[in-house]
Amino acid sequence: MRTMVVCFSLLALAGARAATLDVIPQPASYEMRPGSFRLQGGVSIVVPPGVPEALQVGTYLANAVAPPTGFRWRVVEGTRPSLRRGEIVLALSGRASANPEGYQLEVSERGVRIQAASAAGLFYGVQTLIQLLPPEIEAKRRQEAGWSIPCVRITDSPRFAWRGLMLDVSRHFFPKEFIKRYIDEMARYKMNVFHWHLTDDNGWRIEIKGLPQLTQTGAWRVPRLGKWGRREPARDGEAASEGGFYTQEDIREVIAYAKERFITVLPEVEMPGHALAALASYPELSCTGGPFHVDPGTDFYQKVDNSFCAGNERTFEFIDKVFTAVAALFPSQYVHIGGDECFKGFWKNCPKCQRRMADEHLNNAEELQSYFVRRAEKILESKGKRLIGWDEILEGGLAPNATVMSWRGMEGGIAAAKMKHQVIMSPTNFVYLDYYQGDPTLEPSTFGRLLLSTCYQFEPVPEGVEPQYILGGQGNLWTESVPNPRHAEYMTWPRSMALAEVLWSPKTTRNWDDFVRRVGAHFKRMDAAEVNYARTVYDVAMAPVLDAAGRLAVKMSTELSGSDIYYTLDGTNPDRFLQKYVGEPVAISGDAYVVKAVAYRDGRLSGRVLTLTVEELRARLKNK
Ligand code: TNX
Repeated sequence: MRTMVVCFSLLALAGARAATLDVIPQPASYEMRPGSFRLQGGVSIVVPPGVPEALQVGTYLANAVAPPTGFRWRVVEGTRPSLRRGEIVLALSGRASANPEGYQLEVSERGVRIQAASAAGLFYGVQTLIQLLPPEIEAKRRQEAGWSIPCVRITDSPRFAWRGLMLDVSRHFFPKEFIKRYIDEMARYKMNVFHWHLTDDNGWRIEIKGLPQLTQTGAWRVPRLGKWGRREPARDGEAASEGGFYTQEDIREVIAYAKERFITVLPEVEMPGHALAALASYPELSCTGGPFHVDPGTDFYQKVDNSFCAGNERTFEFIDKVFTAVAALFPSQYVHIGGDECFKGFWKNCPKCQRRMADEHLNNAEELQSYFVRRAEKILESKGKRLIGWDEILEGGLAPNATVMSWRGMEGGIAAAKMKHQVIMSPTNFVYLDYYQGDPTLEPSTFGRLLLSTCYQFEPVPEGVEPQYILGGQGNLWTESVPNPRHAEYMTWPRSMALAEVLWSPKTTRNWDDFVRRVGAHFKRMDAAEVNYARTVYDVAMAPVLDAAGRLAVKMSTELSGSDIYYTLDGTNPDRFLQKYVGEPVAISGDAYVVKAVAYRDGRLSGRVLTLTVEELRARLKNK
């Protein structure tokens, strides 16, 4: 009798797994079939003969399954017009997809076939295949699990060619090993551009031979733990002990690692602003001459000179040297020059800058910035690269071939697309991964606000814009408030799952409820992979409002539908045996001083208790 029950529940489990597909990003189309394919040792992965990239994809798959399963699969070259029992076949075929990154995946009881027009497509098919396996497949050590894959037929291809994530390694330095791990995590979600923000006011992170001060001085700052923007400046004689940089060898290693995962590494070298680390290294490239310190997170902006002098020819000689090295290192066809938030105050009082403006007939500081960016573009083009800049590069006139990354909303991107320039959409209000993803009282200190559900509503092609100019979109993880790798992961996931789906899946398949269900399944995968992530989506949110009588009341909500909220006004911790929130704002009665609330799903506690004092609620109402 007992065995029967076990059998039944196993069947039910298998059935449940087969009924839904927990893949992120959602494939363009799929069809579930009855049955499953059971993995075992001794399987052959068959790859097309004579295609090193395809062989590499096969090896990637064999290496991915080996640690948790203990299976040592062979990767063999060959073609298989029909599947042999137990094989996993990767095949190249121009007919598989019109999109070079597209693929077809067929799992039958006999085996698996992935077909694609290019190795990139095979790689994405492999990523989907891995996601069809149980979460334990992500573990680094041997696991006991039923290694079976539900039978399915998937036809898939990305909506956008640019599916990016940016990591700022200047505000905080992240070691090479973490960069590789981050690239691995991106690859799981079929993202394909890693934008590496290598320089800023708070650290220069790339070795440039012939400019040794950049890494001897520019990569290091005094250690601080206080809130970013309020930290104490460097004291006289204090050792600059915090920081780090990547050697050229490190960078080559990261690029090669990313390439095996079909990820392009886009380097960013900031100019004309956000350049304090460079100026601390070579103060003669500033308007005022310094001396400067690499900033440890003070409120120096507009008080200390952090823009290259636009009137000094040595600035452009410096840029030429840096771009020569960058162009030689990075295979990416683009180089990002930053261009954002350039403070021009020091240019106004600089004789060299004034001279330049007169000589070049420039009418204002914006045109001087535009002059700077145009010269940067010429230097880059002379080295075979194309320029990308943040949307400020539109000010004072766009450089002739520039691609615009639109961050201050979508407006810059819309303007650039109308001028027939290429655009990557990266607006703060949908993709800023450094922003709060839950109530600030429950989260580590940062700024802004970006919920998972908001991220999921991102639409990179605004109305009235020709889609052909929108290359895609990108999430940005600025790291002023992200001091370590674990927190970088926490800020990145699950919001980048939303982003990955927005950028890959057809617009028509977008479905929030189904997405968050899949996110729940992926949390188990992340647990197995020991990747950190935020569960804020399971928390409750409070918003102060005024009721009809003009008294303070609190609206409560959760991002997920189908949650129940319980609250107290008496200072005790709420649970499901206390007041249930019924949808109407709760009036703050009498001398209540604190509101506490918590969410449940399916009768079980789902998130953390949110505690807001009435004083805090009143303050929030005022600031609304
Ligand atoms: C603006 S986005 C910046 C960054 C900051 C970020 C903080 C952009 C191009 N510039 O320098 O880190 O805001 O959210």
